[in-house]
Amino acid sequence: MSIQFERNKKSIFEQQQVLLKQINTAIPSSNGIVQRYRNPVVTKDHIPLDWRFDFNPSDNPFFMERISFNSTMNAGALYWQGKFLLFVRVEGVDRKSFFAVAESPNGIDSFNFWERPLSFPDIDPNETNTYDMRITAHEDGWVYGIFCSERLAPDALAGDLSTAIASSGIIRSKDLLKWERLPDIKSTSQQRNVVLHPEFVNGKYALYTRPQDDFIFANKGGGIGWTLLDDICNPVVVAEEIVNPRRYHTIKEVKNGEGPAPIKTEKGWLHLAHGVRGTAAGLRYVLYLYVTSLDQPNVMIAEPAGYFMAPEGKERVGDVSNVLFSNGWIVKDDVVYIYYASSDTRVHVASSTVEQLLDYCFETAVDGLRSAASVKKINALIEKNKHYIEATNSETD
Ligand code: M1P
Repeated sequence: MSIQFERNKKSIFEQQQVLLKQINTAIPSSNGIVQRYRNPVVTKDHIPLDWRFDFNPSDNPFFMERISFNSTMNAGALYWQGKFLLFVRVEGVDRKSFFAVAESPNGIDSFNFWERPLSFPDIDPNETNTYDMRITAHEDGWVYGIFCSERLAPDALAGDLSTAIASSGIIRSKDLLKWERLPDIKSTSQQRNVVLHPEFVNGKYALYTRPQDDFIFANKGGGIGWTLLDDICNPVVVAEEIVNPRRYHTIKEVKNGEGPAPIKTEKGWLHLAHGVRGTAAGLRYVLYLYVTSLDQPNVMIAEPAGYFMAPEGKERVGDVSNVLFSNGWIVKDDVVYIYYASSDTRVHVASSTVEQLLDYCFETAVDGLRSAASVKKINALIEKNKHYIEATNSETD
């Protein structure tokens, strides 16, 4: 056995142990809405060593990585049997993404990957890439995962090796170990960011959709859509309406997409989504919240102006810079753990409470859609504050 093999193995193992045992701490919130944490919760360095290295000294005398990974990002989430689970999108250096579950006892650190990546039936040899799984524990007793299933466009011109089409695949399980694959969702448009609503609506399965007539741009797709399915085992989008529209000169002008399945609260369904606008430096992805009616989850009842989380500091840089994306959150003891990826590179957590997020949604002014409306809004707040600030000043005199 070579000295180098032993030396490298020891050093790489020790580095990973330090990472896996790292304790995460909260950063004081600067806006009172959410709290970020110092360290990302899952990075490519968390990936088990036996997925990456050949441990046979004769085959790998330098103990070099044989299978390498590019990033861990966009993770679905589920609280399951006392553990916080993330269904992480893992992307290899070969650009192929797949899913792997990482679990933690507390939701903010100590995430360890399960022994092997998630496996489910491979139903189409043309399905090239799978990513961004939304997990829904449905009232029918199954846990569903809906993800993007991507392939080269069948009508791509000769020599065009990059025009892709997005559709959505569905898997389901009762124990998270054995997964059944259902047929892909049939739709007249391309579909990504499709999310299953956790309850039946009028006795039917309900989906949040994202119609798009291009692989990147939503174009005529007007925003986050909604459809009811007669049969989850034969999922066909027949009629689609827009629940949360895109708008000119907003954070979701170019496109938007539902994040995780919404959270049921006493005031309505709380939704997390991403909004995308164009800038001179490319697309900018931010996170926003909105609420829909309890009785009619397709009817919006609150939507604060703008975003509540945007890329900050180190989050701004990565494989695809200036991106925050979230497709997983967990509520436990009224705390909301929001799992978000920064710049398509690593997964973070932020926390808040259901009460705070609802207060934010209902008490923050809506987007006035014009600069003049923004100034009016600020002046109204200054006026309102006058009385309280004068009172505070006289108390301190
Ligand atoms: O690169 C940013 C994101 O781009 C796409 O977002 P959307 O689904 O809104 O088009 C996806 O490829 C997503 O995975 C990625 O994080």
